[in-house]
Amino acid sequence: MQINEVTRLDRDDQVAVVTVASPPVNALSAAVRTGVAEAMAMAYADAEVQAIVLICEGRTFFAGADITEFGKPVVEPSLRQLQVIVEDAPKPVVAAIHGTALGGGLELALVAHYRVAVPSAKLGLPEAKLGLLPGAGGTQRLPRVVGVERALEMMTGGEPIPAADAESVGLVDRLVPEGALREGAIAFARERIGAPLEKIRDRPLSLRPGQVEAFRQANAKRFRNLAAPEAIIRSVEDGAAIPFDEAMARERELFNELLAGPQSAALRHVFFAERQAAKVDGLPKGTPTRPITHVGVIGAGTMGGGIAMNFANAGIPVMLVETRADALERGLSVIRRNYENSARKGKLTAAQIEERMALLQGTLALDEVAACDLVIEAVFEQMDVKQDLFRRLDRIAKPDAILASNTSYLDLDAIAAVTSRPEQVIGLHFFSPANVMRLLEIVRGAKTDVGVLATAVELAKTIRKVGVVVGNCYGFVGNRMLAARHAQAEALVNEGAMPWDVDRVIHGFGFGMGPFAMRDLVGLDVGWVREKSTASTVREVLNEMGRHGQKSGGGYYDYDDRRNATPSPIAEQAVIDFSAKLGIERRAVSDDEIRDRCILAMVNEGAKILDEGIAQRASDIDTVWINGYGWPPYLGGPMFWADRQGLPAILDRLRALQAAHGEAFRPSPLIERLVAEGKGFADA
Ligand code: T1G
Repeated sequence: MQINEVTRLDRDDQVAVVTVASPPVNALSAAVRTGVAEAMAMAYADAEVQAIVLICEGRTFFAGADITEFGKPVVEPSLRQLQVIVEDAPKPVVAAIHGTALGGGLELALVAHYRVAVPSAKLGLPEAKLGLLPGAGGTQRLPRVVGVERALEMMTGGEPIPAADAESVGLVDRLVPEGALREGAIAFARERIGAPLEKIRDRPLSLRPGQVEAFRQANAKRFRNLAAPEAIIRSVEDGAAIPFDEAMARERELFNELLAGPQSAALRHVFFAERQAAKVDGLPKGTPTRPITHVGVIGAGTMGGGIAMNFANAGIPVMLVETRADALERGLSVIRRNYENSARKGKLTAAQIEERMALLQGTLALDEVAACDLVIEAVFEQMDVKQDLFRRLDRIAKPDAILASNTSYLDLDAIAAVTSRPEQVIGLHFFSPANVMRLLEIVRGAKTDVGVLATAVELAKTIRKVGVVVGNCYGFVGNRMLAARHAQAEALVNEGAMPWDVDRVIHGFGFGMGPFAMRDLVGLDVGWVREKSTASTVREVLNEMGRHGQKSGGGYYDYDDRRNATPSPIAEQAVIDFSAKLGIERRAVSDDEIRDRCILAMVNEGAKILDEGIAQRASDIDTVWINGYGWPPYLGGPMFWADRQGLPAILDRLRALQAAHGEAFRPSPLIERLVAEGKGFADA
């Protein structure tokens, strides 16, 4: 019987089955909540019904509250009201879980009397990733099921656990065969007819003295600046000392504080921005894509090896091409070592390593990529080198193969122009380490065919990257803004700041690492051409001293054998000497000036990028900087952050910086237009 547009109620003998079908992820929208409440009421009233199964159709069990409803008036029944209906059922209720039971979805399953799941299911409370806490009793019920330690980790880290782990800790009562969830759940429900109706809320919750504080201290660095993990810890801590209903009220109070706070607004923006990025202007939904069944990667260095891993991880065979046997051997051994590191962390099994390594074939013959559907080059970042390679690939690759460049800065159209197939050339800009960083800048050339573009966007999802389509310009989106920031960082050091002052301010803003510490990590000599060195910045001076960063024991910082960094007196003297060489009289530079010049230079460059159409939307720029450069997600990205500051204030500050430091701070006309119209980047 159809209860409403998304809910059905059927009977299998004495077992009622409440089925929800609300694509795409069965989020607990008002329609879903209403349908389930009505179906439950009917099942309770039906004397022939002795047990009830709650199940979803489509790809997953309820994936949480409906995030699109946040900030709007609550339509009853609220999730908590629905939970009371289910928890007070006069008959056993079995939640049947597949896909990802997340957030409110898992919290609804926790008020059912039992939970069964298929092995491929995952269960989690990811609210912290949205700057929230599990606001439907998760902070009180989960610890009563899986224990305080595991519950705190699941809620503060937000990572789901596989059904088998859930079963081992009592979060799932039974695993049922894949593809037979409904039958398995009904059979399980039938067994439970007449069993006592135990509620999780009635289980005891006891904390060992200092247990929660120990968790808080052990994770202080990990949760630096984050509001949600601390609120979750507090909800568990406070809840253990008061009656359940008071604890639920405390949880709701903490939830509402987070919901109203800036971090949740930012993180919900990030969630939707990442998904919006896959919606490309001029790329109709359903544009035909090409199957990518074999990939060629040219270059087995750090980038090439990391790129190749992404495809092997997705089960796609890779032909990895090098020019020298020792380089190829080294590349493949680095890949294996990366996998072995993952296995040591329990993320991979030995069998999975072998499966992936078997997908990675190495060769010294470029011809071997002739059958590949996609060939990606990750060779030296120099135009003539790339053009020469593309001329050769154009002759070797099969006619419909896509040729992609991993270039970080160079003109993609100039690369495409040397081929006979510019419409099949695209940029796939991975970020180092390419097998880890989630961002993939998809660079659309002037002639790139929409089908090729659609294939790249789809491929990003296949290899679990956050794909952002960007236009072709020097540095595209991310590196162009990074260059603007770094120009200011260098200038600030020449004028009077020390590298560690800039790093301290940028780290204090929320980045994991400042620009100079990052340079030391990557290597000051990356991209440095000794012969052409003109010592135009302190970096060149340090390179000429043999100070190439962490790998040489020192760069801007000195490093001990555990790579702990201390500001280098040698670098300090090099900075002072370099200012003198430039004829600059060093001055005191405030933290505010450092922050404004570094961050606003990025925002202004982002506005220009948006105005030129290099990025489709401001949130794409946010997505690039969060997933490729470590912009703190809880600040939403550079454009979201600027909107939060208010563009009028940003414009005033840019004008003041322009007066003091010149043209680099001439406000983008877009910012002036938006301020005049009373709008923000989100409206651009
Ligand atoms: N609400 C509304 N829409 C959602 C949604 C949700 N919870 N989850 C996903 N969508 C949309 C998404 O925007 C996209 O839309 C489409 O579904 C496919 O998503 C009280 C307060 C479930 C693992 O945090 O992690 O419960 O772009 O592209 O890669 O304590 O979606 O197609 O228009 O991501 O297969 C807690 C969030 C909410 C889970 C599927 N739940 N979702 O991944 O598809 S807060 C979450 C996900 C809460 C309670 C609290 C993933 C997924 P469109 P997708 P996917």
